[in-house]
Amino acid sequence: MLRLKTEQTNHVQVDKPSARLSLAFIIVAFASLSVGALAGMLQGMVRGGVIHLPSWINYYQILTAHGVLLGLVFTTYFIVGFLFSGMARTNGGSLTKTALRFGWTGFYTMLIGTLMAAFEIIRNNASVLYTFYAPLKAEPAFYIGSALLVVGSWLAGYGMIANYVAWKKNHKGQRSPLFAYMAIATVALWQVATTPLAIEVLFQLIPWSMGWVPTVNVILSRTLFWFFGHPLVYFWLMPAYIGWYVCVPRIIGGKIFSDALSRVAFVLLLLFSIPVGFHHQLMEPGISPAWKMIHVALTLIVVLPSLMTAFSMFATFETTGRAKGGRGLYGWFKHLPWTDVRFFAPFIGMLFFIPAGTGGIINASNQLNAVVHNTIWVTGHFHITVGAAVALTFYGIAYWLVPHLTGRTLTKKANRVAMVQIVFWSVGMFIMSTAMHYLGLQGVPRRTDYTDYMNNAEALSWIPWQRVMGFGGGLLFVSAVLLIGVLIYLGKFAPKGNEEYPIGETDGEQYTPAILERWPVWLSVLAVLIILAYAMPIMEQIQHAPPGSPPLRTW
Ligand code: HAS
Repeated sequence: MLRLKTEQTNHVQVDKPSARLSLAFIIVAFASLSVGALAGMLQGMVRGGVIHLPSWINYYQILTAHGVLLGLVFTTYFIVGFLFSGMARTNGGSLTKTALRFGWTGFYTMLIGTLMAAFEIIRNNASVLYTFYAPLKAEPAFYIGSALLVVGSWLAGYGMIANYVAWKKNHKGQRSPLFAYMAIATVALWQVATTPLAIEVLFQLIPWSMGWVPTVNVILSRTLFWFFGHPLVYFWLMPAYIGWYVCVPRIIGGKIFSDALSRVAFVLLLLFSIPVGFHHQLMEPGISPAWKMIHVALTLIVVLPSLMTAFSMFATFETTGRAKGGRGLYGWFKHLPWTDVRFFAPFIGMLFFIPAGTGGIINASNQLNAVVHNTIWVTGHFHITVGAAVALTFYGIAYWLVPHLTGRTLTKKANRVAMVQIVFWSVGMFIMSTAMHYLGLQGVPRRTDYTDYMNNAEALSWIPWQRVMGFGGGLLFVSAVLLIGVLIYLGKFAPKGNEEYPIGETDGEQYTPAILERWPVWLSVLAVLIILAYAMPIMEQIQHAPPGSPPLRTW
């Protein structure tokens, strides 16, 4: 009976209007990825001393383009597209009219914002990197564009909430589909996290860049930025976790380990990923050590849901492998579908996340942070978190999502090329990030153009490793070209058919406490945690504001 139910629900197709909306977001996501990957390769080559940029383009300009296009644009568009598709898929195949309306308004708002910001980057008027840290100052259009990008993503989020509310109305007393639940947790996190960013941009950066106020309170602007900046990384991670918890079990022919555990993990991510921003500011003056310690303690708590995820994934893999005949301690391992890119890509992402998460815990401890902060170690850390664990999972998803949305199929040949793409990405990322971690421990700064520091012997000894980094970056670019090629094939030329949208199910009926879905409770706890972690230090930063800084243009 249960099996029959699984197969029936897995034949649900996302309908045309919903598919069009998701595809619009996904197309912009991968268009940004192609330009961002090119910028990444160029800066890797420059940093390795292999090439020199022509005089009309500057290193910090392509570094900004790379960070903004990959870290902010690719991720946000992909996530919104993926979440909309899953909301539709678990709602019988369609989004409500309200969700579609909000979705399209959000899409165009985001697009206008993205184009405005990109225009200023191209004009070299906004080489302020993806963190746009004051007192570096961009042209106002860059900040206005960024604000529109965020507002557009809010509108899209409201569309998802509208869809969820409609589902709840039609299914009174029922537990919502796991995908929808997780999507709503992600949207809630994004809404709360981006509010202080909007405050920073609207009330600090735009008036300052317009010249309406002469100076900016730098420490306050950075605190507001990291209020957003840390949950941003979980905004990237949570959709990847949706892929792991909800889609991967179905792909490997197994079951979701525990519905309740999966929801608890998402509640914990929502609660604890926000009040931790000071772990990015451990080396900054102007914040008392006591507040930093509280944020570090909360940071160590937010590791928990990731450990729960690791446990849950292991459990799913082992029980599935054993159900397929795997014997002994490790026999189950070879029964996993290693040649299916829909599984292989996220699995390699999971492997990357083991050292990546360990590196995160290293970063979070005050003394070790003093060693690695502002070195290229941190760049290594975020390339194996977002650039590997998250990106590989997104690629694995795109390989079934794009043909599903376009009514085509993932052919064996495309699957083979996609496997090669994943191998290139993994090897390139492994080489590049290992070199970055190693160089970081030697004290090599992040975000620096090629320099030998006037023939300094120590700096000269870094250059061979910087070449290794550049080589890894080259492999990543080749991989990105393959990725785009396969996605174009899957979207336009692959044979017509019904590619499955994999949604896993639990093994039989499982008890899930109703409180997990009482959002007002969790949002209230979140508000208390935020007040506890941020109210006092922010007040201190306003009341005892250091002298403000005039704008700087260092490029
Ligand atoms: Fe981080 C800096 C601490 C996770 C991204 N991080 C960054 C920056 C980015 C970033 C972009 O405390 C740079 C920002 C900038 O430009 O300045 N990070 C952490 C901690 C975690 C963490 C404690 N980071 C992430 C994730 C990211 C990300 C996730 C993106 C997606 N990070 C820091 C700190 C800094 C920082 C400091 C500031 C450094 C500085 O000084 O500037 C944790 O949440 C990590 C927990 C994760 C784990 C791993 C669990 C493993 C799993 C895989 C299981 C594998 C399986 C495979 C199942 C504990 C879930 C099965 C295997 C078989 C063999 C069968």
